[in-house]
Formats: sequence, structure tokens, C-alpha cells
Amino acid sequence: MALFSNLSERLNHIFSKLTKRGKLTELEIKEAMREVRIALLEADVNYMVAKNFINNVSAKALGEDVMKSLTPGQMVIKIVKDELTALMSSTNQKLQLSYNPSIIMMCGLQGAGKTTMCGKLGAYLKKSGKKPLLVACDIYRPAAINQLQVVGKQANCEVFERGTQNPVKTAKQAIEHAKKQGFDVVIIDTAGRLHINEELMDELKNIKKEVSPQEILLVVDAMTGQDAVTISESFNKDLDITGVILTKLDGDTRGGAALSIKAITGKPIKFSGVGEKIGDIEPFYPDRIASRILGMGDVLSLIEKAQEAVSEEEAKKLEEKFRENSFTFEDYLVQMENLKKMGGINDILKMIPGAASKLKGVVIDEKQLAVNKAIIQSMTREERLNPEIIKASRRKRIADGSGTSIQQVNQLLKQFEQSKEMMKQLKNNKRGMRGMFGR
Ligand SMILES: Nc1nc2c(ncn2[C@@H]2O[C@H](COP(=O)(O)OP(=O)(O)O)[C@@H](O)[C@H]2O)c(=O)[nH]1
Ligand SMILES: [Mg+2]
Repeated sequence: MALFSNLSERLNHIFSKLTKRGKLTELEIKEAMREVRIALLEADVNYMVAKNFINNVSAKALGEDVMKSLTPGQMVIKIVKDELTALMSSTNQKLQLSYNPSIIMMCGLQGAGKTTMCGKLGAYLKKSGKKPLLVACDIYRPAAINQLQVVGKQANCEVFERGTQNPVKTAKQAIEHAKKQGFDVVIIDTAGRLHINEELMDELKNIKKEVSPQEILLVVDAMTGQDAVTISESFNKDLDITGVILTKLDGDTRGGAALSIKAITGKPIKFSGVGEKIGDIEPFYPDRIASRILGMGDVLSLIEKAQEAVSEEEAKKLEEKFRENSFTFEDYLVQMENLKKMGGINDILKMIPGAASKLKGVVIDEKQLAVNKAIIQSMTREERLNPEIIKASRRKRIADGSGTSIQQVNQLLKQFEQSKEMMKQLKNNKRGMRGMFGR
């Protein structure tokens, strides 16, 4: 995900000038701060937020310990990173889930991603052992209930609906149902409007009053930039929300909303939506987002993704295979599937520190991976397990079967041998594969 790539690039440029020098003068730091401020404003960061941010960073960066240090540039970057993190941090970033059932009410404008997020959150909570019930309280659009049922099915969560009955009544009945049936989280999907209006707020206030949710989560579209901040402010004023979920962070968003919402409303961003699929949800970790903005990569998210995609047992088995040098094309296929689960090789590379700038412009060819897959699928099981038996006539058959050329088959076989060589060396590395993929 090219999260805030523009802002990232700008900041990287400013900081690379700083780190190239040894000592920094006050003037140089001030000039850099001026540039950072412009970069933030261009990324749609609220101007008061940008101003306070620069004041805080400057006060620290102009301190004696920075000015006297041998690597002042790096110290300034560290200060910026810490301040960015602080800007988005809150003590109540986690969901309040200790009630039985805990009630989460979603709200927001039309199209923000509420219904989608109900499903994502349901699936996410289910993974952590919860039993969520989704409740359809958007009664105005005929397709809304059906849409919730579709995502509910994907999330493997029950959906409670009472058609176009008054949404307050439906919500209350859903909570009764949850108590009887042992659901421990109730996620209420509400109706949005194109713009904030009294009718919408009254309806939401009513639901709030009658069901007393522990969480009122405002779903906002990150692509709306400064508007996202204004919208958050006004929902917060009327509903005293407990947090924000920023959706569409996978899009070409400039970052302003993520950086401003907490500072302006005092309410934390708790989750982000990073795609249209049910699994495209991430808890919002301010330090990781700050690292990503600064192009330092997001190693923690990467490790978590790897852990999700590869079970510990699987990782152990892999490690053994490498040790015994019995890694086959069958395993290769499994690994390609794992990579896909992790969101594609290019997304992964972007999260590795330094990779973003070094690999700029380089795109790993996902098509090549698809070609490799086709070739392997055209092999017999015996061939996959013992690639050394793949001689000329077999190569031709495989090429024909997969719609590729003999050269392409040769190339893959050679690559495979080379990777095995590399893996042999890797196995001498103490951490081994489990260090990379295990818990
Ligand atoms: N790219 C992307 N699209 C999203 C995300 N969340 C929701 N959407 C899309 O945004 C549109 C509106 O979502 P919906 O859940 O119906 O919004 P609602 O009106 O607030 O309930 C749908 O087409 C979703 O697929 C996200 O995180 N990333
Ligand atoms: Mg909806």
C-alpha cells in the first residue's frame, strides 16, 4: 500500500539533506522545519495541527543535545517520528469489549464504508475468539440489509434484521437476541446520509440513548482529506464518539485525515480499512503509521501478516524441509499462495525498511509468478517432488501444457535450483525460517 507516498517522499527528501551534513546550524534546522510544515499542509493536514506540530518539533530539535550531537540529522528525524506518533496516539485506542454483550454502533456518511466495516470488524473479532452479531439498522436503502447479509456471510457472522421496522426497536431486539444466544459483541450498522443533517443526527442520538453502546465508531473515508476532519468534529460534537475508523487508506490518500483527526477531536483512530475485501482491516498503530510515513517501513505489520499467512506448524515444516534440502515445487506452490495471502509481493516489499526508496520504480512482476505457477501446475506430482527428472522431453511437454516456452521452463528450473542453494546458506543462519515466519 502506497500509504501517504507523497508525504513520505517529501519528508525523505528534506531529511536526506539534513543527514548529509554533519553539524547543523539553527538556520538549517529552521529551514527544514519550514519545509516539513509545507509538506504537511500539502498532505491536507489541518493547519493548526501542522503549526503545533512544527512548534513542538522545533523546540526539541533546537535543543542543545541535538545541536551538539554528532548526528543531528538523525536526531531530528527521531524527534519527528516520535511527534508524529504522539499526534495520533491515545490511551484508548483499543475497543471496549468487556461487556456482555459489548455494543458497537457504527455511524458515518453514506459511502464511507460502514456496512463493509461491520463485516470486516465482525471477521476480525471472530478471529480473536469473539462471537459478534451484526445488526441491520439502515432501513432506507432497500439494498442495505442485503449488503450486510452478504458481508455477514463472508465474515461468517449472523446478521439480525427486522426489515424496515424502526431501527431503535431493531437494535433493542438484537441486543435481547444476543443475550439469549450468547453473542458477546453486537455491531450495529446504521444509515448514513450524503451530508450531515439533523434527521441523521437525531436518529443516531436516539439509537445511542436507547442502547447505550460502549463504542460509537465513526467511519470516515480517508480520501476526503480535510473533510474527514470536519465530519469527525461534527459527529463528535453531537454523539461524543469513542473512536474513528479511517477507510480507503489503500487509495491515493494524502494522509491529512490520519494525522489530524486525533489532534482535532481528541478521539483516537482505532482501525483502518485498507481494501474492499473482508480481511482488509488493520488496527491503527500510530507508531507504525509514523514509520511508514517516514519511509522507515512497517516491519511489525509485515511480521504480523506473515504470521497470519503461515501457521507456526507450517513454518516448522518448511524449516525442516530446508534443513533436509527436500524443498520441492509442491512447497513452492504453497509458498506462492502464502505470498498472495499476504497481499502480493509488491505490497510486502513496500513495508520493508529502505526497500521503498531502493526499489523505487522496480516492480516485481506478479505476472511472472503466475507464469511460474502455470508451469508448476503442468508438472506431474512426481516431477514436482523430483525436479531433477525433468529432462528435455518432459520440458517440452510441460511448456506445451502450460502455454509457455521451453526457455521459460528452463528458467524456472534454474531459478529453483538457485533458490535451493540460497536456502541451504540460509539454513546456517541461526534464526532460520522460523525466525522469519514463526512466532
Ligand atoms: N478501496 C476501498 N474501498 C472500500 C473500503 N471500505 C469500503 N469500501 C468501498 O466503499 C463503498 C461504500 O461502502 P459501504 O460499506 O457500502 O459504505 P456505507 O454506505 O457507509 O455503508 C463500497 O463500494 C465498498 O466496497 C476500503 O477500505 N478500501
Ligand atoms: Mg451501508
